[in-house]
Amino acid sequence: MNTFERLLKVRKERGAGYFILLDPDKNKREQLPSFVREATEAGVDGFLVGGSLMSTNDFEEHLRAIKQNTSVPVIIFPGGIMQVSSVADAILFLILISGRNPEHLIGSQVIAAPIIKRNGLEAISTGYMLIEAGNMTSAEFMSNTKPIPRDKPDIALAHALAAEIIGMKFVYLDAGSGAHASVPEEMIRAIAGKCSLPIIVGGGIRTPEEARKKVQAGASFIVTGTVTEHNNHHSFIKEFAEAVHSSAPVSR
Ligand code: 1GP
Repeated sequence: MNTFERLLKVRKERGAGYFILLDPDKNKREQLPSFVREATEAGVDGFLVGGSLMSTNDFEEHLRAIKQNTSVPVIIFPGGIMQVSSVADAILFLILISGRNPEHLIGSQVIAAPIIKRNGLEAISTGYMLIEAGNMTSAEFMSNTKPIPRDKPDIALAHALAAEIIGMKFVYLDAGSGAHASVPEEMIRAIAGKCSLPIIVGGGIRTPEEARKKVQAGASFIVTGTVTEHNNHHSFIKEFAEAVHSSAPVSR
């Protein structure tokens, strides 16, 4: 079973999945083994690894430290073409569909594709959308693109449908790391109602209750980064995982 199939299985069996984002620039490598073991035990369904910037030069060492301490998928969430490694189980092959910057629509993908192929790394094609966050996030600044306005679910839906028709496997609605406001439920609901792709939602989610609302609105995977960097206790992560796993609508 490849990583994408494992994720679909999580969605089927648990209703929705919970990912923790580990940014090598923000997480100390020495602390990773114990944190990753605890988070896995607490019910996390996968680790995303990456960041908008990468000042550290031991990306692969971070990946190894995570991989060696968990049984759940370790997936690269690349902030740039430097973040490709076969140590991971898979990479989200991101296409920044909410923007109109050709570099992030096709330029970086063309550079990364031969490296991914050569490494035999599983690539999961993902329509990535930045959603207005109430503040300028690193993702918005670094990508040099405009996010989708938070009060325009119809525009977000049109992008998601384009991703589905093109043949992508996920849509990722991201308010960006450290967003003041997370992706609105109304937008998630609009997409989940008409688009068949699993929806990943992240950016600015700070409480299990907030995660629960996103799942109830139709999110298939929830991502937290900032909040779990600061509250890395087993019980807090467990609360998040339980909120995500117990909130999917019965019909999904
Ligand atoms: C950002 O979705 C992730 O790409 C996580 O965001 O750090 O705000 O949790 P936070």
